[in-house]
Amino acid sequence: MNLVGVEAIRIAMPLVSPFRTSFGTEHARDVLLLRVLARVNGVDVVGWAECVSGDDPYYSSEYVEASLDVLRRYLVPAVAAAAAAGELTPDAVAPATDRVKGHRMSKAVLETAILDAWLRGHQVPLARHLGAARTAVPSGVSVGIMDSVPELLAAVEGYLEAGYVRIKLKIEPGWDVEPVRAVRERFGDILLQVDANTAYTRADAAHLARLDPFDLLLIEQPLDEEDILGHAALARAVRTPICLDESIVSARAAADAIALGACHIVNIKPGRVGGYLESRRIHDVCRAAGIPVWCGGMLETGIGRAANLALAALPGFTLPGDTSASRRYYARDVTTPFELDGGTIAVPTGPGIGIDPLPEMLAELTTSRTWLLPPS
Ligand code: OSB
Ligand code: MG
Repeated sequence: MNLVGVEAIRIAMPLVSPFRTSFGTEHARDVLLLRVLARVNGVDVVGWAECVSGDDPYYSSEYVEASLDVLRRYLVPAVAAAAAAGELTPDAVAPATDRVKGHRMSKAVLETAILDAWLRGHQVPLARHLGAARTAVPSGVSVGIMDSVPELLAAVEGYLEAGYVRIKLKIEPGWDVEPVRAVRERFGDILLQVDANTAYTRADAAHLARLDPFDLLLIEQPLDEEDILGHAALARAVRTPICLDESIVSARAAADAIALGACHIVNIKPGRVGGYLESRRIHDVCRAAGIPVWCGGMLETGIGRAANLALAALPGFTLPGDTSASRRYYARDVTTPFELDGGTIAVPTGPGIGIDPLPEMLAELTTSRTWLLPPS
């Protein structure tokens, strides 16, 4: 594959409702998309991907301005040099950018756009390339922290009526046992789990054990992302299974966390781990160890969502993920919206990620465009 050009496109995406977590409240996303121009066997192709960096470095150290900077200064030049030196393949992107420490979300968006272009050139859907086992994936929803329990119950009721098969509640100290109890009492035997986004400490073990009676599927990332042994200790002190999100930055981190008894379940987010190829390796590590995985979300537009659905179709994804329908996030998505159908969302079947931005919508939402590698 020849790399012809790389363009950064930023789009403004207002959320349908504010999304509050223990690390902040989002009202809108400033989304960075990459558009890669390439030639495969003499045919021009375009690859698309979405960067999941946030506006601020509050969930991870990465944020949009930093992603744009590291892509422009280091990642795109490194891949362009590798492409100039020999045949570029998706597998060559990670080694070419390995010298840059961290910046996994930025590496992920570049690898994914190149993978998308390459797959389109070879007429292969991403789901098939990754090893998908199903054509639709069960859909859960992540529900933010609310001002009151009645407000939360109304939101959960709406999502259950829409058909979501699993509810995840964001929790933090002061918003945990009572909202969980209220949702369990009101809606009975639903699939229910919680996500703390690192809001607790080792000293909170006895408090978190108060969630035990509610039969939660899991508690996600209760402690600091670097506190692997703390999670292992907590796993022995509470009955609710521990799931890691922020801590799992690679297949190696997953293998170590599992070996140390720090998690029973893993949330895989391709941006957090450097891309879909590393995501598949994490899936394989977990599957071999008997650890269920599910696909997390970062409030993606249709571009990121399409690729996540392909990943979530792999056989080890045995729990419903956070891949909700487009309208849960956006009144107007940049692609044809993904819809919930009987509690599931269909996996795209076209080549690559299987979807493109709608040109008029993209033009309306765009706030800036810059060539990171001007077309040659
Ligand atoms: O921790 O899973 C998380 C959104 C942004 C950052 C972190 C997280 C989330 C979500 C939303 O929980 C998942 C989604 O619906 O995309
Ligand atoms: Mg999480």
